[in-house]
Amino acid sequence: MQPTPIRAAAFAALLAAPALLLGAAPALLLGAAPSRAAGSPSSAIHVEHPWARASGGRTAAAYLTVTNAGAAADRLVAASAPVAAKATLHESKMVNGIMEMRPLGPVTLKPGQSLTLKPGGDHIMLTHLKAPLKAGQSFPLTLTFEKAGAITVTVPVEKAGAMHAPAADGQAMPGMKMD
Ligand SMILES: [Cu+2]
Repeated sequence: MQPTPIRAAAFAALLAAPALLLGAAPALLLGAAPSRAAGSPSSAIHVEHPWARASGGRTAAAYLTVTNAGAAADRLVAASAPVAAKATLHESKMVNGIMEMRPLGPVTLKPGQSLTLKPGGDHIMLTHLKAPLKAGQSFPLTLTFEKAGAITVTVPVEKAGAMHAPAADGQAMPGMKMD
C-alpha cells in the first residue's frame, strides 16, 4: 500500500524536526552529505566514513566502514598510510579485564558483508607516525583488496577523545550520541 501524501508529509516533518534541534549537523540526519565512498564507481568495495583520532604519540588508530557490494567475496589484505611507517588491521579483545590489541590478519568480506572499524573494536593501527596526528588535518589511507585492488580514502583527524566520525561525514544512527 502506498502511503498517503498526508502521511508522507508527516514523516518528512518527523525527519526534519531533529535536524532543527541539531542545527550543527543537519546533513547527518537528512543524509545530504556527499558520501566519501572511494574507489571507482564499478568497484564492489566501498570504503566509507573514514576518520582517525588525534594522537600525541607515535601511534594512532583509524576507523572506517568497508562494505562488499559485489557478488564475490573479497579480502582486505593490506593497509598503508604515508603518515605512518606501518598500518596494521587490529582487533581489540578483553582479556582478563584488560583491553588487548592484536593483528587481525587478512579479513574476508562475503558479498553484502560489511566491516565497521570503531573505537574499542577493530581498527587500523598506525605505528611509527612521522609526526603526531593533529585534529583538523587529514591524510590518505590506502586499503588493498585481493580483487578490488588498492582503494585510497582521505581520513580526517578528530580530537583525541572522539568516539565517532565527524558529523558531516556520518550516517543517521539511532541512539548515536551527539556530544
Ligand atoms: Cu591497535
